[in-house]
Amino acid sequence: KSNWWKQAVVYQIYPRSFQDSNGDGVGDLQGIIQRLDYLEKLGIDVIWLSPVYQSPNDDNGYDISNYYEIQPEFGTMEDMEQLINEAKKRKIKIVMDLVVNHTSDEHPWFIEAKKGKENPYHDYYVWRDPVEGDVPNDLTSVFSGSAWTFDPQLEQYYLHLFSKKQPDLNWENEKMRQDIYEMMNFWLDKGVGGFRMDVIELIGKVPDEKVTANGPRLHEYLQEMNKHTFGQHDVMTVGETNSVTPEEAKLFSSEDRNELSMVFQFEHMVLDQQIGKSKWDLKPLNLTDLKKVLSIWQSALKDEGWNSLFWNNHDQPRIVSRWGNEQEYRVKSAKMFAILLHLMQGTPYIYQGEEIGMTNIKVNDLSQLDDIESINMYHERLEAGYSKEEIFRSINTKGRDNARTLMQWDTSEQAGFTSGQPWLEVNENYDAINAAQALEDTHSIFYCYQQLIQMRKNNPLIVHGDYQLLLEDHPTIFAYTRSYQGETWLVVANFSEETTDIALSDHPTSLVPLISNSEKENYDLQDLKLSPYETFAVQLE
Ligand code: GLO
Repeated sequence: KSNWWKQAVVYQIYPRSFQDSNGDGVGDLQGIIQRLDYLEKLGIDVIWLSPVYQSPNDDNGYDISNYYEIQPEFGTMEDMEQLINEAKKRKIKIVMDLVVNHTSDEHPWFIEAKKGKENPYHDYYVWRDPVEGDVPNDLTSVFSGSAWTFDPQLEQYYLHLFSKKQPDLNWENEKMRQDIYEMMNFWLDKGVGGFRMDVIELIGKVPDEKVTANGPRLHEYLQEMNKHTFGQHDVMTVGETNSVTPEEAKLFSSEDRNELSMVFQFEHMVLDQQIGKSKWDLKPLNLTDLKKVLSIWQSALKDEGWNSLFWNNHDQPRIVSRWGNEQEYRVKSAKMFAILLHLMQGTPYIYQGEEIGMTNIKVNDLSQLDDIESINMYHERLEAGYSKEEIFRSINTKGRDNARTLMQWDTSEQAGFTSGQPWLEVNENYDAINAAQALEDTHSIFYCYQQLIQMRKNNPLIVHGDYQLLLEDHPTIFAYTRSYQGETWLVVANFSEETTDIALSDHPTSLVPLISNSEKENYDLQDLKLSPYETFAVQLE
């Protein structure tokens, strides 16, 4: 096998918000097909498609009621096949989102499961009898409240680590596992380029011991899945692993273990929440923490295992709003994030709109929310006595709708996303921030990403080089080197709004940048005066 995915750059599409082709206000597969030329121009190799299967949309497609059918709002199976083929013509692979920790409660398996304890599908899910007339234990749902919901007919509780319309599958049931593998083979036979596996670390759960992530049989299941499905194909697989350590990540992604190609982990994404609390309990980012965490992962998976590189996805707020500057330095800080991340080791992921520097939105009323996680939190915290102001501060900073606003294509109405009424409000800044504008401006964020993708293709150093953090304790400068076969690159970013002087050499130099976000033609490492967010890479030897 070629491990082509180590050289690849992935672009994530959230289909509801990407491009509507038929005016119903919801993005669709034909819309994606229309935009493939744009993605080819950007240079990406893979599209990770958030779920497009049939779903009642309690969690926007992450609650699947039929794995073999396309959600009618998105199109048909013919559209899906056309997308795979049209992408292939442009050397782009389609990676499907595999959501198999749970199904929708409207999936036929769950409907059968509820018919009786003797029903063969009953054991496809996780059921427990009441304990003293109450829930089996105090496990909670990621989307607030208890993880157990009572079924009055069966007089049993079922487990749902997410919403109550997302009952957890029972991976201990072998027949269920075989059905999932069969479904995966159906998609592999259609020619997909692999799978992104939603919350895959949860499938080995042992609810009675309150073990959810990294349960005892997790890796056994993944090896079995590999053997029965994608192990026979040259595809990429990426496991969403929310809480793994680097040591655990190796178990998922070391080649000799025959599990997944790579992990997608979040240790750098929790640095702006209060330790031990939830994502809604905010705290400012400390750059030295970020440097430390990213560097630990760079070193730990150097020779064994493989990691993903990302700032954004459909669950995260927009990075320029989060840790950069969405006003005066929007373009500059967006390029800083791009350069810093894309010159590290791992497979980079770009989330739709990141390449044009899209920003968060501001909401202040329940009616403006779509995301079930935010809505449930709103009710829970209001009841617990939080002020609305505080709740919306959390939602505006961290809420998932920030990532899900419509892709901003041009200055026409609804940003060129739809000719109809969109399912979610457009971000009002689309006049200034849109793809058409970015394509016209040779200094845009788009072309910075395009250049980074090309650099990765042309320089094995970016894929394989050793990583070394410099100026570990510096509060605002993020600097590192990459070295490979006698060549060394230096990457320096001023992660702040202050002009900063630093020296990285004891003699004068004049180095032409390999890439940068400023107009400077060369850099003197003995005497660097870095403007806000200024970032560059140079070759040292
Ligand atoms: C993050 C997922 C998220 C889904 C959840 C339930 O954890 O990507 O979007 O809501 O996993 O499927």
